[in-house]
Amino acid sequence: MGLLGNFFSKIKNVANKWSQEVSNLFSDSPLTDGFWDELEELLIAGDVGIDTSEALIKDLRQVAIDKRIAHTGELKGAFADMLTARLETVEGMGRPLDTSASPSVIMLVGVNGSGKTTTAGKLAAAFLKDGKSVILAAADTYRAAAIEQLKAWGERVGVRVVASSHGSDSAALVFDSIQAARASRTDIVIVDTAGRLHTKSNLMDELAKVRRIVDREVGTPAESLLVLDSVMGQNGFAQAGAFNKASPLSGVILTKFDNTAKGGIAISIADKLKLPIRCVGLGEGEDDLAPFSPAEFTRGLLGMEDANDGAKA
Ligand SMILES: Nc1nc2c(ncn2[C@@H]2O[C@H](COP(=O)(O)OP(=O)(O)O)[C@@H](O)[C@H]2O)c(=O)[nH]1
Ligand SMILES: [Mg+2]
Repeated sequence: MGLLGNFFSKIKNVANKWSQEVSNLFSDSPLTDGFWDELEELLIAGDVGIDTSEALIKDLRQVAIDKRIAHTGELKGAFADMLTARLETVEGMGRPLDTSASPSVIMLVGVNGSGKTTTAGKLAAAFLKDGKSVILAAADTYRAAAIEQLKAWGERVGVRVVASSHGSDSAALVFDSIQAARASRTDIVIVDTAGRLHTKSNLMDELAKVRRIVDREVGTPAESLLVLDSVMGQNGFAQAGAFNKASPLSGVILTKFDNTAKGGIAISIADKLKLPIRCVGLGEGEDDLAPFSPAEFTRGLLGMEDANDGAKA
């Protein structure tokens, strides 16, 4: 997904209030006790999580002491390095999506409204730009509107949508989509699954059935991605375990990052879910999806203009 444009320029273009506040805090003012209180408040409010916030602050205070730092601006670089290191502790964080198999089956799972269908469309557009061929599989057969929504994305970006009638079996639809990809030598099948509450066990069973079909047909899906709405913050985490059980996850796509005041969610995904973030949704348009990069993310978060800004404190 090299052509998606870099995360840094995209995050700068979205009005992420939290990022701005964090960045402002590190503007060059005298380092006082008030700074540490404000930072802690901001991190917790931004869904970084209490334990992680405390750990970060403890480490940063040590840097301030060791280096006799008197201005907050001098801490920015060190803070960025810490955040990046924390994100990078999760294996696969920021790794590009695996499209090496043919066909590569990419499953999108998550609760209703998290952004699966939109992400399916955006991914299709991105893969097309990378010269790959794509089939969109309309496996959300529960709602007629969901099938129509995916078809609209297919038309918009110019990819084939394999769909069946409303109410039909989604595992069979996925099977058909994989066969269609084989027959047409299509590189990638993106499976848009039905949104489901992780607490509804019959629906989770159905997802497990879709997964079994994929496993049977292609060995294992290239990717099984949990689509998480950043606006939900850590409230969205409860669902991850159940989805992971029905279809073991290879990562997270963090959507609606343009709409959230909880920018720290990326850090708590790393700390709590221990799942790599692979892409971030930054709007409703087809180009509003960026590959996740820990270093670019923290630079964007802290409003650092380039790699040298806030040079290592
Ligand atoms: N601002 C913004 N809106 C998004 C993003 N991703 C999805 N949406 C919107 O969220 C709503 C639900 O998305 P949809 O793809 O239908 O969710 P699904 O139920 O998981 O398939 C739609 O109005 C989308 O346009 C994003 O990254 N940013
Ligand atoms: Mg949908």
